[in-house]
Amino acid sequence: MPRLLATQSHVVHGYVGNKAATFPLQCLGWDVDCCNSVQFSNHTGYGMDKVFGNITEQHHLDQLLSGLFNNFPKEYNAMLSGYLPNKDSVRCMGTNYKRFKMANKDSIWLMDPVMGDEGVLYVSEDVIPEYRALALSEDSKVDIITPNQFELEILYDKKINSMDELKLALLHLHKTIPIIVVTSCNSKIFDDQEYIYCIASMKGKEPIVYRVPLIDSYFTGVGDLFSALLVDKVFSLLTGKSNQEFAQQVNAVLNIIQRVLHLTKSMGPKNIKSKIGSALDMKEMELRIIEARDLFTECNGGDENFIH
Ligand code: PXL
Repeated sequence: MPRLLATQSHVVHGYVGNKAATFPLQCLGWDVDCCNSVQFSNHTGYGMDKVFGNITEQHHLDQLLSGLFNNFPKEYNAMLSGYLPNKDSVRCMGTNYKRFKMANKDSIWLMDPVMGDEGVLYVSEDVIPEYRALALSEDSKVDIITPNQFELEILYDKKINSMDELKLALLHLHKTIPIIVVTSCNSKIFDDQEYIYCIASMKGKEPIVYRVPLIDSYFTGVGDLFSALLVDKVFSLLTGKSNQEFAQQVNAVLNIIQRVLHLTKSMGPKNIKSKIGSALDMKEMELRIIEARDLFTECNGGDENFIH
């Protein structure tokens, strides 16, 4: 059984962070160990006045991660990181994951550099240099990153206005990162109200563009589910994977996500178009992770071809 360490949010109610990642990975046969970067009552989309709980202080996070390394240095086949609230937690995850990676050369590390979306930062600004250092240092040990376009622009330290500029950004980041999946591109590149565009890129290969029908609603935790499923799919590829196999695996992830979102929407009230900050809408649009259990294992290879 493959084993994975995940460091991201825990919410008591709902499905983001580790709550969105753990059960799907368990369905896929992973033994998942969770380290919680925060413990909140619910995700922040409910409104900041409705979030209760605590950030895991850096020395507590370090006790957990370095304690795990001391006890089980060879334990993990994969490491996953997501929402980390401040620079100390990003640095602590980075330092400890590097140690795991060096002790297990064959393990894979997916880092989702969660910082914000559409021009708005939703973590402390001081995480930026930390993520840049982890992704761009010459001795970076990160294998996969999953930024949205806004996060890619932050890592690249330059705005991206066209596909050519996006390719330059990918080239720059591929100096240190083998696999980059840009989970959503903004309208500066693809001016399209009906589709979301996603780019998957392996170092040295042509980037693959996906065009996925937009489901008009506000879901939270989709990125966390995406990165969990991507680790599983990339891990299952044999070494020396071809660009075509990689393209199919990302397509399979997008198919599962699409079906989870349709299921979630179909189980909510009719005509709801949830708005961030509206607690009632947020609750209705919590991902139906449990109800989707069969999708994680059955949806293989993908029924729909989203490659553009
Ligand atoms: O990546 C989604 C997420 C994770 N963790 C927390 C969040 C959110 C989205 O709102 O609030 C705490």
